[in-house]
Amino acid sequence: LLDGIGRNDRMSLARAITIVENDLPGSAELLRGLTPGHAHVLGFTGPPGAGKSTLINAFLRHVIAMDKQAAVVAVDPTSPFTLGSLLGDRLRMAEHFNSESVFIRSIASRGTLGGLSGRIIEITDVLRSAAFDYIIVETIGVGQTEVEIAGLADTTIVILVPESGDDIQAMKSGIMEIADIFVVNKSDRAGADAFANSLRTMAESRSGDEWEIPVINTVATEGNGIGELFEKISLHRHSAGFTEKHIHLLTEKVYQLIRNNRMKDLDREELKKRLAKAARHSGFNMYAFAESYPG
Ligand SMILES: Nc1nc2c(ncn2[C@@H]2O[C@H](COP(=O)(O)OP(=O)(O)O)[C@@H](O)[C@H]2O)c(=O)[nH]1
Ligand SMILES: [Mg+2]
Repeated sequence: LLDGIGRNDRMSLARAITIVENDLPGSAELLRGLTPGHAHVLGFTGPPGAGKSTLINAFLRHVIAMDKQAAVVAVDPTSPFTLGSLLGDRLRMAEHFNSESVFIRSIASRGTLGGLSGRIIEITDVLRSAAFDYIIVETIGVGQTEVEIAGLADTTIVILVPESGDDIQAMKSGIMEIADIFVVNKSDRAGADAFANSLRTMAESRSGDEWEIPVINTVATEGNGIGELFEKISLHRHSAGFTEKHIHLLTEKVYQLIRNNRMKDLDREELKKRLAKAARHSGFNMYAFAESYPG
């Protein structure tokens, strides 16, 4: 399977992702065997309906024209029980669905906090081991998700629309910390330039950073502004390195991994048996029991 992943073999990729997404047998071994390649990981985040999928679609057209290869992971932003939005994303990107140079995968959000799939890091790591030039992760931006996506991606693109002014106030600090590039999509609508300017002012006030956050106006449905976006994305890759936000996400993730490893030997049935005995005694104290377990 690892061989197949390295060759961008579609079947191998699809299987490997299913294995790590569902934590099937072999998942841990697979993850341990991964060797990251040179892909540029792009996070596309922003409110629902901002045009993320449409923008990615337009971006993919560029990727294909340049003879590059890309993988897309779309996290279903809505409830894990509705197939509708999943299909919606697939249909929107259908133009590239059968292209040799594009691999698209939709995953359910599983209702994890912030809407990001608990396994998105693992899935992205599988794709990193393949031979893609770009790995694009589409997520809906809500609180926690933004921090996660920022740690995951080499370049985080925050997509907003001219009407996003109020949202900005609400998520101001978070969004400022994670954005490497701002896109004002739907710039065919009124107020786009004014909004872009106020974003620019906010971006400039972010201090202590070498990278000046660009604000790009796009009309994703027409493909306008995509060339500039492509350019800034490449520029960002060469100017930025491994940052504080990457360390932050890595710490969270490895903390989880260590905890899971330590809990591996804890047998629930055995615990139940012992509890059944201990709890009958008068004066049973749950906290003392837990602290001295297995004792
Ligand atoms: N007017 C206009 N509509 C757009 C533009 N980009 C996307 N849309 C439309 O906005 C809707 C939501 O787009 P979608 O890509 O699904 O947004 P997502 O939820 O952020 O992925 C669709 O009906 C798109 O056709 C744009 O630049 N201008
Ligand atoms: Mg979408």
